[in-house]
Amino acid sequence: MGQLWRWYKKKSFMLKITAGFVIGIAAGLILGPAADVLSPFGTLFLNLLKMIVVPLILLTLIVSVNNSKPKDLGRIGGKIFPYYLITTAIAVLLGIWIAKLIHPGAGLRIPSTDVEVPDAPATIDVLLHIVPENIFDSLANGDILSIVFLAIITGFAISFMRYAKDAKMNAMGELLLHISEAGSEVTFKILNGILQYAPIGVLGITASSIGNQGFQTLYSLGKYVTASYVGVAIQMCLFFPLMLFIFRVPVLRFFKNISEAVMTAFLTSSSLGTLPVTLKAAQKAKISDRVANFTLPIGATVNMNGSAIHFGVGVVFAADIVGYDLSIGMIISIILTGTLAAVGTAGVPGAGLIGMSIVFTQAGLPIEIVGLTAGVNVITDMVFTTCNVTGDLVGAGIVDKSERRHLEQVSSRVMEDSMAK
Ligand code: DAS
Repeated sequence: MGQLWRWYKKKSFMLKITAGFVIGIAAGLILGPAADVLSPFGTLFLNLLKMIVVPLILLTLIVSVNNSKPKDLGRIGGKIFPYYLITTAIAVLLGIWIAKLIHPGAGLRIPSTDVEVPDAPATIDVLLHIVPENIFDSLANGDILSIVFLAIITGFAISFMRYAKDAKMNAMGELLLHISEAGSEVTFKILNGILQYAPIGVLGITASSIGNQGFQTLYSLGKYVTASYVGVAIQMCLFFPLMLFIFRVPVLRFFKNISEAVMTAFLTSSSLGTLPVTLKAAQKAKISDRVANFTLPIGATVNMNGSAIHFGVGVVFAADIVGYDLSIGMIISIILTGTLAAVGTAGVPGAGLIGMSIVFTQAGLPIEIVGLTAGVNVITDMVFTTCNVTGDLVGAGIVDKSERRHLEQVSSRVMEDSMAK
């Protein structure tokens, strides 16, 4: 048994989850509706995901806020963070728009998702609801936006304690950060265990869905993958070149210089795994070390344009399945949550499934559907990661261009002053 477990652990996440999906399809086609007998394996996987989402978001965001020292949030941070948030929000909207054109989930019914989706909140309520009335209620109910708000303000409070003049305040701030880091480490260890079980969960969900829906499931998943690829193609071939053009960065030369990083991201499905190649690509693209070494490691962790598209497409896919029409208020809520979930998505294979669970929890959509999309995650994650890494490099290229222009202006002002004397 021990040898089998060691053999299983050595296999890649992508290979295992694909095997779970393929075996699930076979089981569903062979067993038909009787494949429901396997659905508890899927329910267990989803319950494990629901269990870990709240502590994961809370602790990783508190630690992330403390990763950037207040002084680092200077001019470069003041440029790159708004770029990350704006492009990620646009990516969520792009995913929603593309999926609304294709409607990948239309016609698919998944028995266990016949749930009452809560009425869509009014836009102003969505924004007001971000501030929790009772933090314990928010934690217990999985109010993701409120939990994110709580995590960010707690993180900033700890950061200011760590940099306060008072030694006792410093010590307490460092203690609270270490506790948060330890807690975050524990949640990632538990998450790794859950992802080891994921292939079995995916098998159960896929078998049950195929058994009840037959080829409709595969057809819907095919449309879901198409919507994902079209969304990423628009972001990569239209949006990023437009951003580079606006900031007068030579587009074709830039993409040629970063092509190695783009390919590595596609083949590894891991932004963090690609980071060494991303940094090398930045050098080739003549991005200054000062900008590249600050922005790219952070970008590989918090800037996930591709994952944001994933969340937008996934929400419409799920809304179609449960017959739920997304209102403007719900779309705004999803853009907010999707942007923050993308920030909280780790740059490793399959991490987007956790972010999708977060968005579904906030939107009140059945998390079972995350398990269904997990089966095709191996082919969608490749393009999501490619888009993530390309977005990191485009952001660094734009900020570097802006920094060079700033330094030119400063030096010409100094020249003029010295000539005037
Ligand atoms: N694989 C993740 C990354 O490395 C993206 C995702 O899972 O959505 O960026």
